[in-house]
Amino acid sequence: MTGSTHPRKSTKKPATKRPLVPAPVPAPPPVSDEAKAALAWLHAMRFLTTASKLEQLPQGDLPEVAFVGRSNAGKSSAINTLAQQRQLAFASKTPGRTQHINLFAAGPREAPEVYFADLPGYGYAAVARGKKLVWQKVMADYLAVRRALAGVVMMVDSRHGFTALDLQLLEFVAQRVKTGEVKLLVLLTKSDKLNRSEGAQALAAAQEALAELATEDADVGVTLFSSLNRTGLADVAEALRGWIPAAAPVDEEGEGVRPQA
Ligand SMILES: Nc1nc2c(ncn2[C@@H]2O[C@H](COP(=O)(O)OP(=O)(O)O)[C@@H](O)[C@H]2O)c(=O)[nH]1
Ligand SMILES: [Mg+2]
Repeated sequence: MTGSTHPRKSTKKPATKRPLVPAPVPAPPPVSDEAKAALAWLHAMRFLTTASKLEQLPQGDLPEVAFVGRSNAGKSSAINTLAQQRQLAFASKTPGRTQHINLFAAGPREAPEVYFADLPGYGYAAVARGKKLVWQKVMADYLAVRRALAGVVMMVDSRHGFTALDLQLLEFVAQRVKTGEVKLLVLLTKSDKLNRSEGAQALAAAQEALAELATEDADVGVTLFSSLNRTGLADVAEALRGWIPAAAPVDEEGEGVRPQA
């Protein structure tokens, strides 16, 4: 059994574009029971709603995990890989087009435990300056004040490392990361394009850049990640599940969360 054929619940027209990342390799490396449970938990992720303004986001107490990253950093691919769904988030060849927040839910259908927020990619050169500034403001507001924000997953292309825009974005949330109120995990994406020593170098450089956020209370992580060969997938799934204290235990078969194949 390979990827699921779980249908998208959105009312949107079917995407005409095919996903750009090939379906995951069928034989993943062996993973622990905890990782399996975490992956089953993420697999139950489903599309909830799209918001073009922060005010349109739900105002409940449900913890929210935000996915952020430069356009083309591999964010949509990473979300699809984490959810083990082919097209939950749209992988696009024309970056910078989506200027809204897509919300996903995970946990039991009748009692979601977490929202995942896919924030618009930033840094796309062809976006007009005025529009960029508007979005910068939206991102800043979201990261600095969104009450339910429990964690941020930042996708950074492992070949390029943090760009000025990535660092600026981290500034918006830095205070809350330092107090531990918001957790941070950086995925160095497309790590399949690096050899072992380049990977180690990318990791070390990112750790150095993140060092100033390290406090006794901070929960900051960084890992190599590949949607192509699933590097980092199990660790990331476990880390995310660990961020949500209410995450319901999942039995070994992932009963009740896996859609019918
Ligand atoms: N080699 C490789 N390419 C990837 C990976 N993830 C994404 N890509 C490619 O990078 C480009 C941007 O990916 P996408 O997920 O749309 O990035 P986004 O703009 O951040 O959402 C696409 O051409 C993907 O096929 C990966 O893990 N490995
Ligand atoms: Mg995308």
